[in-house]
Amino acid sequence: MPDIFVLNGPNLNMLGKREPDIYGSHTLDQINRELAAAAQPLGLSLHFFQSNHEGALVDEIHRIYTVSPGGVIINPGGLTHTSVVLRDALAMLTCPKVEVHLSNIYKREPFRHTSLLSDIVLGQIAGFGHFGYHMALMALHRHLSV
Ligand code: DHK
Repeated sequence: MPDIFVLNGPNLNMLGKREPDIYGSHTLDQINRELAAAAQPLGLSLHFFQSNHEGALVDEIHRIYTVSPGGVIINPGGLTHTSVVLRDALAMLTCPKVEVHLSNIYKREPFRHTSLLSDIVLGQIAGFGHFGYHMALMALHRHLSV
């Protein structure tokens, strides 16, 4: 069963409370539970990690590096637009990676229009709320099946 790692960055632990008009009303726990249920019939095993700290995310990616990951789904939060170190860590992983944003970052402030990860991921999903994580899971499943 391929291991898929679902990583969430800063402030995503506040989903449900945080600007619900932008990020929706689902909590991260709800998102993760629904995603785990969706992964089961696909034969994918999910592992979840969230941190508000760049270094903790980098440490987790180094740990993932040692366990032959099948794929990564990542919403790096604001680190998307700023973090060279997160990009460098993810670039070490040769498995397929999907970048998810709840909001459509291209419809928002100009500083959100740049992702430092977009060219090292299989693809990016933005603007579909929590369903974006499911789209990422489907994309990875299909990618791993062909
Ligand atoms: C989440 C964040 O926390 C923001 O900093 C990004 C992203 C957008 C999202 O849409 O999920 O700019």
